[in-house]
Amino acid sequence: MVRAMLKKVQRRVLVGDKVLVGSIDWIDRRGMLMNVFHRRTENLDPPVANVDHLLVLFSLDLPKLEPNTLTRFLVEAESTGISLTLALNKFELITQEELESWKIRLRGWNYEPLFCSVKNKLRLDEIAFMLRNQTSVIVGPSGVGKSSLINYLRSRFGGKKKKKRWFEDQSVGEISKKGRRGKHETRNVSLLPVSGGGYLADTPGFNKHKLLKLKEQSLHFCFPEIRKMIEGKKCEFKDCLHIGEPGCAVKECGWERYPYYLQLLEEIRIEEKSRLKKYGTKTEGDVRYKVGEMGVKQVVPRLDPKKYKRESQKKMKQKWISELED
Ligand SMILES: Nc1nc2c(ncn2[C@@H]2O[C@H](COP(=O)(O)OP(=O)(O)O)[C@@H](O)[C@H]2O)c(=O)[nH]1
Ligand SMILES: [Mg+2]
Ligand SMILES: [Zn+2]
Repeated sequence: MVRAMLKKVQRRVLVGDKVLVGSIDWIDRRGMLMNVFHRRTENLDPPVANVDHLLVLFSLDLPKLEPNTLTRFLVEAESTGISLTLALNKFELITQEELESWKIRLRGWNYEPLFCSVKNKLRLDEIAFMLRNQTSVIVGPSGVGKSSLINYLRSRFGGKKKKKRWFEDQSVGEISKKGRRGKHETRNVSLLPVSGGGYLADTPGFNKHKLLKLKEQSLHFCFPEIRKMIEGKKCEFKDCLHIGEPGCAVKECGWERYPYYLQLLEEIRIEEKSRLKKYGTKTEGDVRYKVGEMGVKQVVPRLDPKKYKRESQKKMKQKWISELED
């Protein structure tokens, strides 16, 4: 029953979902999914439900911190509407002057990053503290130290041999290897328990197309420095894009990421055009639009009724079991 309902609303059971499990067989460690509770968020790819917090991790060197890449990750992270922390790893590889200059630069973007070193175990307690009591997802490019950080946090949690079989079956190394291999396998996400009652998932990044589904008018929400500039002020036009309109509260120059803002605006515009072409008037019957948080417009295909026919009880039960075993 639940399965049929889930299918109808196009839901799969995701990592992070709060579910009700019944008919539990403790010996074989099996149960049946009776219900999936309301999901607060489902913004990420690979999909993780009920994420409270994003930890955006980059490194200062090896690979070098690159403002354009960092901006793209940050904008995508901001576009989910989930609270985020920016941490910059490998800070032992750069000089004090370089560190100060990044600090000042990123303050101009309205970020106060946490500088850490997983290798030298510096400021990791602060990260662990931020992760307590919530479900976090760590995002960032390859090589910045995501898996290393998770390993560290995991070893903090572990230590004693307890009944942790469910967790131990999924090693961090495995996830990161899978994450790099291909589109299909990046969907294997596991939530790892961290000390203080939180959970942490490692993902290789976001689905690129999510970003481009931002509306032009919503892009400025994803730039904290613009948010700061228009705080308590009003642009003359309600749908101001802040690109030099008369009476705009946003400065046209003097802030570093203005060119990135323009660039992303242009990409959104191009994407919107091609989407209109694709889903315009002709195929409108097959899709509907769902406008989510912060004006992110999502195309939702209409359901093919035949495809979502009820399955036999027996078949459904088998599917639940195999899903749980997965
Ligand atoms: N110098 C230095 N290297 C680090 C640090 N943290 C991780 N690394 C190294 O960076 C490389 C990539 O780390 P990994 O955790 O696999 O990154 P991921 O791709 O983001 O999961 C590994 O060789 C790590 O040993 C650090 O704080 N300093
Ligand atoms: Mg990794
Ligand atoms: Zn404006």
